[in-house]
Amino acid sequence: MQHSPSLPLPASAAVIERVETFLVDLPTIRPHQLSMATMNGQTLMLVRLYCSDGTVGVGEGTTIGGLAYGAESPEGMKLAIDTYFAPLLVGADANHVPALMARLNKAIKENRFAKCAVETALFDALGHRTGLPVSQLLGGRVRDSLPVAWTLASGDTAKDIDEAERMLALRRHKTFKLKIGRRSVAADVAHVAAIKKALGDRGAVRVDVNMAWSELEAQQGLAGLADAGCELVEQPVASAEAMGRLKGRHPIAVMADESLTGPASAFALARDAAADVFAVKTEQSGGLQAAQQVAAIADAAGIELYGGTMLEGAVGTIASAHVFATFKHLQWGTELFGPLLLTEEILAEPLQYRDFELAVPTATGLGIALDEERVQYFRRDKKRSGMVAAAQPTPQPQIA
Ligand code: MUC
Ligand code: MG
Repeated sequence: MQHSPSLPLPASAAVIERVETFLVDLPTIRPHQLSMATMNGQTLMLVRLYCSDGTVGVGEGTTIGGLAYGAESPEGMKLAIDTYFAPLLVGADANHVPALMARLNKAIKENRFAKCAVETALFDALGHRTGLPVSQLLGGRVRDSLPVAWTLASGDTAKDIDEAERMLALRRHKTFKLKIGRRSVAADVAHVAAIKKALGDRGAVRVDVNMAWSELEAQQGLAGLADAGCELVEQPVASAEAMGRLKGRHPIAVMADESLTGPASAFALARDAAADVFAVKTEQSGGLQAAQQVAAIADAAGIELYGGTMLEGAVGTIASAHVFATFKHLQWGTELFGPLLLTEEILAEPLQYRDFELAVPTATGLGIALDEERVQYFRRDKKRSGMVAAAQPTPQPQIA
C-alpha cells in the first residue's frame, strides 16, 4: 500500500539483536530515612535493547534499600533478564510490544520491576523507530508537565523544615511527603505537626508510614495527623482490610502503595473500598501498560490517583512521567523527584524541573539521552579502585 508522505509510516521491521544489562551506583544527596531502610545511595539496573534497524531502547529497574522494600533487587533483575528474559527477547519482533510482554508474562512469573525495565526499553526503541514519544505510543498525553512532591526524610525535624523552605524558595516543590513510622506514633505526629505549622498554607503535607503501624497505632496516628493539618496518609498499615476499616474515620485521605501491585490488586482494593487514593508506581504495577490499567480501574471505581516513585533515576522517572501524562485524572500529582535525590547526573541534558512541575519530553521515545562517559564511570563493573565519584564534575539537575 502507498503511503502519502504526510502520513506517519508504519514502524520498519526490526528484531531484537542484543540485550545488555548493567548496574550503576549513585550516591544520594543526604541519607534518606524510611521506616524500613536508610538509603545512602541508589543502584540503577539499566537494560539496553539493540535492534536490527539500529534503534536502541533503554529501561531502568530500581528498588528501595536493596531487598528492604520488596522481593526484587537490582542485582536480581540483572540476573533474571540475562538468564531468562534475554533468550525470549533475542530474535523477537521489536515492534509488537504487547505481544512480547504477553510472551514474557506467560514464561516468567512475577519479576514486575524487571518486566517494567524491559517494557520501557521496548517502548523507547519503538518511539525512536516511529518518531513518536512514549506517551504518544501509550495513547496520547493529557498534560505536558506533572506536579512533583518532595520527600522530607532526613530524620530531623529542623533539617526537614530547612529543606522544605529551600524547595519553596527554588519553586521546585510545594507539596511535601514526610517519611514516618520509625519512632513512636506520638513523636511522629509531633514531627509532622511542627513541619506543617512552619509551612502553613505555603506547603501541603502528607505522610508515608510504609506499613509500619498496627491498626491500633494507625487509629491514634490518623486522628493526630488530621488535627495537625496533614492531608493524606500513605499505607499506614500492611493489611488492605485494615486500611479499608481506617478509611473515612478521620478527615484525611488514605492512599494505597505497597498493597497496590498491579491490575489484580487494584481491582481487589477497589472492590473492597480499601483506599481513597492509589499511588500508581510503574515498576510496582509490572510495567507501563499495567500502570495504565491500574489507573483505569481507579477511574472506574471513583478512586483518586497519584503518580508514585520507586526512587528511580532519570530513565525510570521519565518512563513514569510518560505514563502519568496519559492518565485522565491525576488528582494528587506525582512524586517523580528521584533524580533530584542523587548527587550525579547521567543524562546528556538534565530533566527539566520548573515551577513545581516536571516537563514531559516531546522528543522521540523517552526523549532523553544518556551521557555515556558518566554512565561508564558509575558502572559497578567498570569501577577502578581509588576512583572517587565526587572527583568528577557534576552537572546538576535543572531547576528554575
Ligand atoms: C514509597 O514508599 O512511596 C517514594 C518516595 C520516597 O521517598 O520513597 C518512596 C517509596
Ligand atoms: Mg509509599
